Amino acid sequence: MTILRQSANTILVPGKLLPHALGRLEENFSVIRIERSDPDLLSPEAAEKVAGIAAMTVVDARLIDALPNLEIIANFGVGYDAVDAKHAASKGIMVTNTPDVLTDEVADLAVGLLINTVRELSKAEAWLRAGRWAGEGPYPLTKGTLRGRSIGIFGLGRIGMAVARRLEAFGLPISYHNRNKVEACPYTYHPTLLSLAEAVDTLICVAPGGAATEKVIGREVFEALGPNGIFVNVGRGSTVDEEALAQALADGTILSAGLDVFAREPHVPESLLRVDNACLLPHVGSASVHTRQAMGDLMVDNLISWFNDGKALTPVPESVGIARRSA
Ligand code: NAP
Ligand code: 8YV
Repeated sequence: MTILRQSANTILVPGKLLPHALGRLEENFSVIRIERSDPDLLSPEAAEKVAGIAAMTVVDARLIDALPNLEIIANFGVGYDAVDAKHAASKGIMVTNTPDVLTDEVADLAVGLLINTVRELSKAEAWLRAGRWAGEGPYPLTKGTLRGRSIGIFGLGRIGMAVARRLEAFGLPISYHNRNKVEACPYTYHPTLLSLAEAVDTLICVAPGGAATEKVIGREVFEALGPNGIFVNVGRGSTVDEEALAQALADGTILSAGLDVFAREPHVPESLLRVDNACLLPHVGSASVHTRQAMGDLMVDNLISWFNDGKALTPVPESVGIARRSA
């Protein structure tokens, strides 16, 4: 445990954090760092001092309950499935995330990943680098094409909408599934994920993780996409039955997949590493210097606003209405 600077409010940083964000935290707060999200790493005196958490890792009920003066948890990322926001809300603790500032970056990545998956850019480059172009001839024609495809978006929120707008410009028809139909939206709504998968051949998941979406993308969905089917995931790996996906890729139930997210990151199942019709990325959707700094700034600005003005800038839905008691 390292205490980096003394000032009025104390922020706990469990695990790693972007240096830019850590620097801004240190300018504004007293910071306590622990190696991982484990309350046993804190002395009782330090636990007593903590008023806020800044994290890009798990914040569970055990950590929350170990901090008697905790007021706010600022999550680095728009997806906050690693934070027990319901438990925090039940104790009047604010949770914030980092929406909007990463939307375009992640949507760009989703489209890049889709094109890479369909047109095999990584494999074609590997062919060139291995000298096979000169030695054996042109890279084989790709089975996949974007031409004639129909796109289904699972999770038409901020990022899903940005992906849809990009793909609309590619001349592709767009459908989607959310729990709620989006008003004044030009895309075709499906009330279930399965009916969406039956209607399209290209499914892009931009849905959040958590209990409601746990493994909802499985064998039935892949069979519905069919042998020309493409599955792209930039949402959360927990939404997918990864063994069913590996099987669907291996036996030709679908054509190929592009994955930026996995259920147990940074671990990727052997079965997915084995198939060669999957394009696998190490969760890089928002990972540019520009966008990660903007996320870090919003995370820190939420803490500053909370402690200075008693208001969070971007509370998660579970936290809306929570006010600062001592403000
Ligand atoms: P958002 O605006 O909240 O959009 C989420 C969408 O998913 C909403 O349209 C919501 O509509 C739908 N949804 C939520 N729960 C659902 C359920 N159980 N069944 C069906 N639809 C559901 O969030 P966002 O800013 O677009 O971010 C979306 C997700 O992208 C994040 O939660 C995160 O997991 C992921 N993400 C990944 C990266 C990356 O690096 N790969 C980066 C940023 C974000 P309804 O409420 O109407 O259902
Ligand atoms: C980050 C993300 O990589 O915002 C999200 O939900 O998945 C990504 O932007 C992640 O939050 C960093 O931990």
